[in-house]
Amino acid sequence: SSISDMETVLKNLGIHAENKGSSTGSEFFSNGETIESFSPTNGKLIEKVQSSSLEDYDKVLEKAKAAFLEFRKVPAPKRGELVRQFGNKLREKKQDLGKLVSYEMGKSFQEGLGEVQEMIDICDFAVGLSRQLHGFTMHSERPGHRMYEQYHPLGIVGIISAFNFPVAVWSWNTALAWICGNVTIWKPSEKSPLCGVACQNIIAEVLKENNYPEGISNLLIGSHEIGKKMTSDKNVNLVSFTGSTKVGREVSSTVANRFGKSILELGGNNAIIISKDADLDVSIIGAVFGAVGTCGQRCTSTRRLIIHEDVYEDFKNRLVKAYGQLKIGDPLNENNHVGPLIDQHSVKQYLNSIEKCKNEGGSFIVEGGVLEGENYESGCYVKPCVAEVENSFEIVQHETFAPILYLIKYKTLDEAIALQNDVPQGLSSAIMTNNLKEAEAFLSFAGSDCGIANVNIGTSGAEIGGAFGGEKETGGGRESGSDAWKYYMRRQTNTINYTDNLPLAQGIKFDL
Ligand code: UN1
Repeated sequence: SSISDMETVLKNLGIHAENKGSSTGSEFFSNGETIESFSPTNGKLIEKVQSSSLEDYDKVLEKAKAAFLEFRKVPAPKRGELVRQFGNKLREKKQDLGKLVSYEMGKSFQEGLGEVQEMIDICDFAVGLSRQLHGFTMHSERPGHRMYEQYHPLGIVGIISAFNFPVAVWSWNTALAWICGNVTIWKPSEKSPLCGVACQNIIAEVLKENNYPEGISNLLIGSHEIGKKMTSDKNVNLVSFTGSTKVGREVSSTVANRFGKSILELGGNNAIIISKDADLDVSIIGAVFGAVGTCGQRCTSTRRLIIHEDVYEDFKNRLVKAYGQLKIGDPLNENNHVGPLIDQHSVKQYLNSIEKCKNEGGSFIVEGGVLEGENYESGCYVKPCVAEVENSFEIVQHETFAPILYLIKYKTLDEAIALQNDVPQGLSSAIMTNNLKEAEAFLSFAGSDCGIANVNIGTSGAEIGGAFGGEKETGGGRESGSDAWKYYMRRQTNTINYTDNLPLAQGIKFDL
């Protein structure tokens, strides 16, 4: 696609040289440093944006606090109406926003559109949910008493998101947070600030059209420092953090220390078990898409294939063949399968991991490397690669955000499940098998220990309808579908006595 196309996209999304990174609705203040956003697709400057200073944080917080006092009074289905309109606005902007995601982050245009589709889907989900924020009722042990529970708005929800899903993760959190009656403060990744500005512009328009207070949705573009301030601020009732396990550990302890709530979506080390009873045609597509899609930069990307010895050689050959057909290049060109990594730092990590793997004894059946020359000027394009390894290698135990796929051989299903679970992370997992017994064993209490466990599909591409998140070092949080909304509310149990007496619980006698 040509640059003039991108100029129109930026214009349609309200992105220009004067963009400021702290905003509440239509009001902007930014006194921080200027961040320049470069596209990993061609290394060119897209636009710059002025980031938020620590003083800007205080102003945004005040706006958010004031907005919450208003917004919590709005009936939940009316809050749903706001989210419905937001979803419609996203439908209008889908092409533009999808394209910006692709250009700023480097994922394929298809995946950029897919991300916006996920935003639309979670809006639809949240609209329905806005009439279903149900609590239970229960029978009191005391005569003439009634018991029930309610869910109340929590307050301010802070969202710290990563570059790899620069728009969708925000909306998974905001769509639920808003119908639950909360206001949000978002710190997007410094690597994808323009996606942040674009989303804020879209919701600001909807808020304005509805005469809602500014400050229901707030943006803060800034560094680690801003994130730290937000995590340690007792005014921020819930912090939803997506990112590395290392930073997640800091966030978790800081928030826990002030008894705040957190949702942690940290690293994954996702495996697919390829059984001898697998459909190998289906398995190849699942494995290759999982490993190279988004250039291996999803939390749910497939990092490991655990393959039965009887089909190992066959599957290995098919993989080599499939990798040979991959087209690497400009993600906005729909003929390409694999785009660039996010930046040079990421390329370094990719190269380091390959070297570590070789040093530990890994043998590459598809070699990696950085692409150079015409169309690869950004220096961020790398070759997806495949290595035969031991699961116990230090590098295999570690998540590298790049398209490096590890192959491990197994004999028995028990062994395969043990290998799959034998990593510190616990996000997504899958088994490819047409054998019912194997599938059920994999899904049983003795099977996968991950938050997501699939049969005959890959590890990535979770639908928004399910709760998304993982165990162990993945952090334990759940967001998106199912009953993840409960994290965004404050729970209250109510007991009402409608008699003239005061019978005490547990039959305790207390006479005066
Ligand atoms: C992430 O990588 O942060 O399952 C989330 C998937 C997406 C979500 C990925 N729906 O691949």
